Amino acid sequence: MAALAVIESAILCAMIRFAFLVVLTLTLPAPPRDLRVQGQRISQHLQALSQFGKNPQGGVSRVAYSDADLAGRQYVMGLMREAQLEVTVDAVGNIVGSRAGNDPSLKPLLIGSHIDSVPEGGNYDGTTGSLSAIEVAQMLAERHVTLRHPVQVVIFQNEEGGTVGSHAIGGGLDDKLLNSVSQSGKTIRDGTRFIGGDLALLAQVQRPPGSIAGYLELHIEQGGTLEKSKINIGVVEGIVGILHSEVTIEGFANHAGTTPMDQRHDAMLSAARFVERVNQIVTSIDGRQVGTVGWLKAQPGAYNVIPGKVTLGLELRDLDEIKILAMFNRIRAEAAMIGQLNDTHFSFSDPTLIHPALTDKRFQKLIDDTAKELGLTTKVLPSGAGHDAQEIAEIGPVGMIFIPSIAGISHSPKEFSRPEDIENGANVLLQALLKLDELP
Ligand code: HGY
Ligand code: MN
Ligand code: MN
Repeated sequence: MAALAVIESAILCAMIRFAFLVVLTLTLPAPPRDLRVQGQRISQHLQALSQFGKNPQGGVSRVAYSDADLAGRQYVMGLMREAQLEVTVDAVGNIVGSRAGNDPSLKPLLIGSHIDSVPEGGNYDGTTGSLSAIEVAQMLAERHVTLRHPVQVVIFQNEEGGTVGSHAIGGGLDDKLLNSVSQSGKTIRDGTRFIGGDLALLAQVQRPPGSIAGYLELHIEQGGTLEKSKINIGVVEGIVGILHSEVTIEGFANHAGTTPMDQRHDAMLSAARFVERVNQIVTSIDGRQVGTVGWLKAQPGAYNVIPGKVTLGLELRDLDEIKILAMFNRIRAEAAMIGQLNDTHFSFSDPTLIHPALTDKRFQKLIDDTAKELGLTTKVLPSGAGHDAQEIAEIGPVGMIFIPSIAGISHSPKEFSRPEDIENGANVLLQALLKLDELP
């Protein structure tokens, strides 16, 4: 009997000791290098967020300033509060989740992305980086890790409509942009109000250069390079500049049946020749530049009326701003010649230009080292897509982490990234943030 009592008390002591260790592990700050995200929780949140603006064919239409965008914003703000972030909405409508650091003299480290989508877009563009940033904050809170730097998780408004929210922080918004009409049909001005912005205080949103310690963004590649080369992590070296101009072609509307072919001022014919010429000019130059006519509207738009007017959207992108402007000037010159040939007239709106941005070399190395320490393969590559990071680069050093897009598809319901790749990217984001926190 006595031996049994001894065994029982030894087991009881072992159980108490085990319980104490468990409590201790969960309450003491975790050794940061061991910290990892919960990939499954990110996937669950992606799935939940994908319900806001869900399309029957898959993917989402959660365009900025839509009801779906508003609902998605409420959802992510709830997750940010659960992650023990102090959630505010700035005057332009960016959602900012803040957590104080141990050293209030240090400037904030920012992580984040966007949750608005293009019409009929996918479930991973922007949301992967946004929800991973929230997961990083959640994990730091759960494991009682406080950084030296203040941390801000930022969900920028209307990234797809021209990186509006991040542009407001990096460079301010002008009336021309505020009065422009967004995909939702609202002007950016009205849309900003709709999501809770306060236009009277817009000036407060802009942050001066040097006001942040750095910004890290995780994003899907939206191209096929990583998947094709079976690389886990992309270290982004730079983000392309993007020029937009609305082109108007004036012809003369007339009867499609009675107007001889040699007496027409056919705006649609000029437009067709213009689109072809844009493609020829852009592909005739060495490099990775791209040029697109993404939308076109013919008026009056009837079978039996020769289009008297066509408006279309021209977009040019490259890492080199000089090259973008040179292509734009050449396209305008050749459009005038098309007009002469067809008896139509071309005019171009003043172009909007989002500047290209190089990422910070130190951040590139830090991301590369972090990924390799996690046993992941890496590749340095440019971003052919625009991102909030290029706007935030106006006020501080930025770094971008890419994960593979399956078949390189994006801005489509078929956009997909694997859960394990998302988890890898989020762990690189977490560990890179911890490394950045060790810098002054
Ligand atoms: O258009 C872009 O490159 C980005 O997805 N907004
Ligand atoms: Mn994006
Ligand atoms: Mn996008």
